[in-house]
Amino acid sequence: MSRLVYVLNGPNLNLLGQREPQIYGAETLFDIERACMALAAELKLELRFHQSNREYELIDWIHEARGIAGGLAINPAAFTHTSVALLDALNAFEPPVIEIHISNVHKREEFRRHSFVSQRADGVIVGCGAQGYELALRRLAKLIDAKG
Ligand code: CA2
Repeated sequence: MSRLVYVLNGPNLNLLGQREPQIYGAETLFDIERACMALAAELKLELRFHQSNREYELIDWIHEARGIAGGLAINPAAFTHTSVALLDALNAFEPPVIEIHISNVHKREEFRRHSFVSQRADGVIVGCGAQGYELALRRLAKLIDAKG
């Protein structure tokens, strides 16, 4: 089982730490990437960490991960609630998928409660702040270890 893991981030997450810290915290996406890289080294995972504001780029990275990655963590941001295309791409990706949301989407507007991606995700981490990324990596490492 490949120990390569993709961590994908959707639209506007490049603004983390710059606005709305009461919802998304003070950490930047680069802080999160650094923390993920440090944890990945501990867990003996190899990471590819990406962010895009474009749906097709996220889809292309999911396609790229097919056949080479052992797992994928994704914060699809607003595409969570809108994108059948992302769901279709994830359905064509076999290894474990963990969906992450920094905020507790269930405590917010009604439209954030529905996720297309959750129909495919093997696990969903919601409302744990930036730590959600680390929890996702720990879960993926455990699932990869279990598959041997
Ligand atoms: O809680 C999450 O992680 C979300 O995926 C974040 C998305 C939102 O649309 C989802 O419902 C929940 C929004 C990301 C936008 O991030 C910003 C960060 C700072 C300033 C403005 C936007």
